[in-house]
Amino acid sequence: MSVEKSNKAARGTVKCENTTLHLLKANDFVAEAIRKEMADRGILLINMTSSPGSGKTTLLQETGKRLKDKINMKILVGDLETERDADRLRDVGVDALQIVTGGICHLEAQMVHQGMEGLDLDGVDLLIIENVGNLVCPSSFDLGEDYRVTLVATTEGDDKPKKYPRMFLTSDMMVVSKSDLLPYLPFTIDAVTEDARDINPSLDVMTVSSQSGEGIDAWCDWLLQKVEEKKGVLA
Ligand SMILES: Nc1nc2c(ncn2[C@@H]2O[C@H](COP(=O)(O)OP(=O)(O)OP(=O)(O)O)[C@@H](O)[C@H]2O)c(=O)[nH]1
Ligand SMILES: [Mg+2]
Repeated sequence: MSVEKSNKAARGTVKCENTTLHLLKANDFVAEAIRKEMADRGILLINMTSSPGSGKTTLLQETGKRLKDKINMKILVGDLETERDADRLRDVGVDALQIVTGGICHLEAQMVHQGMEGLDLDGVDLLIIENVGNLVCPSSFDLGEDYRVTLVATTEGDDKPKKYPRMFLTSDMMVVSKSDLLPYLPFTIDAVTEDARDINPSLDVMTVSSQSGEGIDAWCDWLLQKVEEKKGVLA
């Protein structure tokens, strides 16, 4: 591309779309490499997404406490700044590595690939990616995951699936979090489920509270079952 053309691209909109497509193609190439490596190693890869503050790290802390002695699990966690989430996960005894995106609002497959190089994946059963808190951008980036799990907290309102449809369209599971707050909020599980399944009829739905413990064992059982299924494919 000539300098003149790239100057035009910086001002225009059509060239921008092409650049985005190019970026996504490059992302998909790396995502496929991650998918293949995970398949070869028999590691279940989960990509957890949500708005900021929906309770991803807290749920992963509770998950770690329950599963760390049953399976070999590791976590990669993405944030724009700070190592706070990785510290919180290490505090409960889970090996976690922070990816600091430096302002980028989502994780890309290349970042995950780099993060994987910083973890010892020998003998790992489950690798969970906590994506950057954002209901929009992460929906466009395949990270090579087996399952995409999106949290919706009761504090966010039950209208989110229809307003941010791509995230729910590309997810396998919706986890309604902070269910302990349901008595105080105008949020209904039926409404959020109906809207989400209108977008994606095959979406699984779970309800959890990291505060009261509701649904956490069911969530952990789901993970263990998926880990077994992944190992079964390897055998
Ligand atoms: N009442 C209640 N509060 C919760 C629950 N889970 C998390 N919280 C609180 O919600 C806040 C955000 O929780 P985090 O786990 O940090 O949320 P997050 O999705 O990891 O946030 P980002 O990584 O910044 O996107 C914290 O103050 C938690 O204590 C829950 O089940 N019930
Ligand atoms: Mg977090």
